[in-house]
Amino acid sequence: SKPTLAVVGATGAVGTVMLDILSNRPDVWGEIRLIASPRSAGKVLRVRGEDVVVQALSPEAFDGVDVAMFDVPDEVSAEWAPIAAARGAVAVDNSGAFRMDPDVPLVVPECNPEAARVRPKGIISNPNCTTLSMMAAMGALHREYGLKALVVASYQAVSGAGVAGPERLYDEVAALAGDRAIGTVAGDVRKAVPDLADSPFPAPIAFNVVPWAGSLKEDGWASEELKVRNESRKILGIPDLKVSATCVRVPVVTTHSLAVHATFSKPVTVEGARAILDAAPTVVVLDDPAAGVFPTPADVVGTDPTYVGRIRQALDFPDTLDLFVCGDNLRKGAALNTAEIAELVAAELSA
Ligand code: 11C
Repeated sequence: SKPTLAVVGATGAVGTVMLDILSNRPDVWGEIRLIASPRSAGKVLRVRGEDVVVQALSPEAFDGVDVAMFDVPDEVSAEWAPIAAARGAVAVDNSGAFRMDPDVPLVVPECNPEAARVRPKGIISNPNCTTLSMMAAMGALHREYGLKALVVASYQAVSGAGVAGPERLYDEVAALAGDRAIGTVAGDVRKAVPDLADSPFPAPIAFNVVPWAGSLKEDGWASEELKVRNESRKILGIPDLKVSATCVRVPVVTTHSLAVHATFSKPVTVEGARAILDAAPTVVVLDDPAAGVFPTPADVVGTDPTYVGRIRQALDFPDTLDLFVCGDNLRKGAALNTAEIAELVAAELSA
């Protein structure tokens, strides 16, 4: 019989996209059980064209579950993924709680699918959406050219901060709309938006860019920037990969973008890189600037591939490419990759 899947955090930003993805992918699941905080229990959500009543998170909710996906905050995963695993489920966790645990694989199916089979804790981690948005492309280039260093600037969508992100952006845009002088005097946007104490972002996000994502870590680094470094190393299996990231929030609802400066251990050419990326099944190259063709978040949101454009050979850095990547942070960046990992496990359990 087909395995039973539980979706924990079914009502959140990623959970909502997950239900859409599960409704449209080849159906490998028997029962799909929806689980959320007691506050959301009793809600009715649609998945695969059927109404499903959300159950409250409890140890018993995992009875009979083969795979449990977690799309919840770190502290909820830290407590509950081990409980699901102890009850016999394989937990596929989209939080940051276990990603750097040496006994938990961190999986991108295009890069390291085999890692999903070795899970001593019964837990598999899904990467951070910023890292994940470039992994299919960088993994393909790494296999050919051997990646040595990554310098990355991100342009992150507000939905990366959960449902509160888009709500805040829409509220700020509504407060500013119609003022055709807004954004012309220092501090005018800050004064005109609703109280920043209620925002998930530390500065106005409408008509602005905010060089901050996550929490403050040592020496001025943002947690998101360290995740890009640590997770890229683990996924690609390059412990000494040199990585430097600057993470920036932009007024885009959904789809993260990254400007990537990648140095390889072999000579690279734009034509060679393009051929490799064209051959990668989940990567789409949009790269004809003369015709105005390059990836933008507004043009690719809601779709599954990793989009790459602006592929250039760095003029002053040997063996180095500059490129621009876009990926839907809620789909490949979160729910889709989690679903793909869960499907790897389902195939293994059914074999
Ligand atoms: C953001 N990438 O865009 C973050 C959200 O480690 O899973 C996801 C945080 C994480 O704000």
